[in-house]
Amino acid sequence: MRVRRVTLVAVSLALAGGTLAGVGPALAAPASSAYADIVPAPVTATATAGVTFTLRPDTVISTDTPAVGEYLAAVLRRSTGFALPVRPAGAGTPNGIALLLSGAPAATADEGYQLDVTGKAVVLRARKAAGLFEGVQTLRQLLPPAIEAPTVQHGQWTVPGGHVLDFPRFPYRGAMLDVSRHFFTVAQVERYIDQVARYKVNRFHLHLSDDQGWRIAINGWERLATFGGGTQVGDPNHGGFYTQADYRALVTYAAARFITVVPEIDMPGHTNAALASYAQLNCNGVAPPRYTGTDVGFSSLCVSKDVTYQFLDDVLGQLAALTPGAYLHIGGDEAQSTTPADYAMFINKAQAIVAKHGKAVQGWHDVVHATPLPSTVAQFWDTTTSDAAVAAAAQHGTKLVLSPANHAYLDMKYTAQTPLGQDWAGLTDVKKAYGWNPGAYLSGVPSSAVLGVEAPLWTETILTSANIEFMAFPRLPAIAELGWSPQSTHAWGAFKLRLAAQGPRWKAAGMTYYHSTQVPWPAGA
Ligand code: IFG
Repeated sequence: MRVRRVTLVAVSLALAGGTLAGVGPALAAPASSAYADIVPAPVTATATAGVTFTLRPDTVISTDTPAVGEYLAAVLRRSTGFALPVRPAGAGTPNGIALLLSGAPAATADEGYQLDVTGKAVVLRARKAAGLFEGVQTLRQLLPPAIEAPTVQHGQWTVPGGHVLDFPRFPYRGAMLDVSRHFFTVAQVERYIDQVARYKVNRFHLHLSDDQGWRIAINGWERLATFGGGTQVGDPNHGGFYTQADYRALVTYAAARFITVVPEIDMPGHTNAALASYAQLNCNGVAPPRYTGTDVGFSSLCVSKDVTYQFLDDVLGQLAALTPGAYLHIGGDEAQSTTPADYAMFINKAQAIVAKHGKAVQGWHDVVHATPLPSTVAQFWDTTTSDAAVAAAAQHGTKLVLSPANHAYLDMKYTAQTPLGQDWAGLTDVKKAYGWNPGAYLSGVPSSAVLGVEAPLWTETILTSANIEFMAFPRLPAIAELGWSPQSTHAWGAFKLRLAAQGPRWKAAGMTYYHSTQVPWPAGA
């Protein structure tokens, strides 16, 4: 019996006038466990005791944002079998489900929302469509877990009455998938995008190139994908790549979930796939063989050759044209085969090329050893909580995204027994993934310099969607909560109960996840 249930019983008795010696004065209306279980934790969420909205076969979704209405309808139709027509928002009192871009308080800003559930209506209000979308993710969690099933289920589709006012702490809440070490199809990437969207993630970082594989077709440099994309870790004969149409499809799929894709072309290191594809990119004019191992730091573009910058201009120019988001990620990590002076000169030139194509730069925090442009975002990935160069850059205006490898790297093993993943940054079970405050993490870096958080999944040991899900769930929701929820809600004792309530939803959705012994999963979840 979870402690909270006992509390609820006590409070209900008190409210019903029952006398429970020592209970003391009647407490606030009990938060239905559903409102207490929302992940990420909302700014405010209160249940209205005794009020329930029930989805029925004739329920209508009315909205002034058809795209979000149709998204919600698709989710609900799949498991309820109801028609759930989406209609323009009429005047007067909404009933059924209403998604409205009116009446939301200013605090909801760009991604927040207000949700009110009565016996007659579920009303979601926001100032932006993104807010309605994030509110829909909360609404899903107020319905029974079976709502997540991919096929029609029979049951009572009830939403407990209540009120939520919610908005994010940080603007950048990311997930990264390394599609270079192992290639994942468009469908596999879309599946993961769909899953992270449930936790209000709004950035999807695609690690498109590395030593082991180049994954995006570039016109005029066809061998990058056709040859450089032909291998992956442990497999000299198979790989894969996205055509530019494939990449556009991924960007569109993410955008429909209010997620911005951040594409990464790692440079000057982590470039063996490119170097193997074009001999002229190598300082000695000789192409190395393709690489299917898991070492890092042995490759470098030839920073002294003009052709290198023509290559960058073509690659980054085409990627910029395909990417609606404001940022291109240029990597910059582990350039152990590039001298510090060459590295700084190269990164500064790469930044200028990105800017020429109208985009801003995101890079691993190593880029602070060059001269970051004011708009350049540094993504911190080390295992320390102090880095003088990063703190200095932050104090000079560089904004940070935090991905500390010893908390946020989803390829770290949970325990020594975890069959997948690595352990160079330590073992990371859920409590450790959750146990840090992005707003006060790096010494000398104020919360105002932090744009948010990101959970990278490197795929040296990850081959399938089930592998992705095993490593991402339950830790991705932990990182997503750190990015969205107020620091005041941060408490492992409460979070682990909220996480436990997600288990039946992942099971209903047919997802794989790790049953960490740190979380009191319900029986059968
Ligand atoms: N570090 C490398 C990654 C990957 C990772 C695996 C960064 C920025 C170790 N660089 O993390 O390419 O190999 O945990």
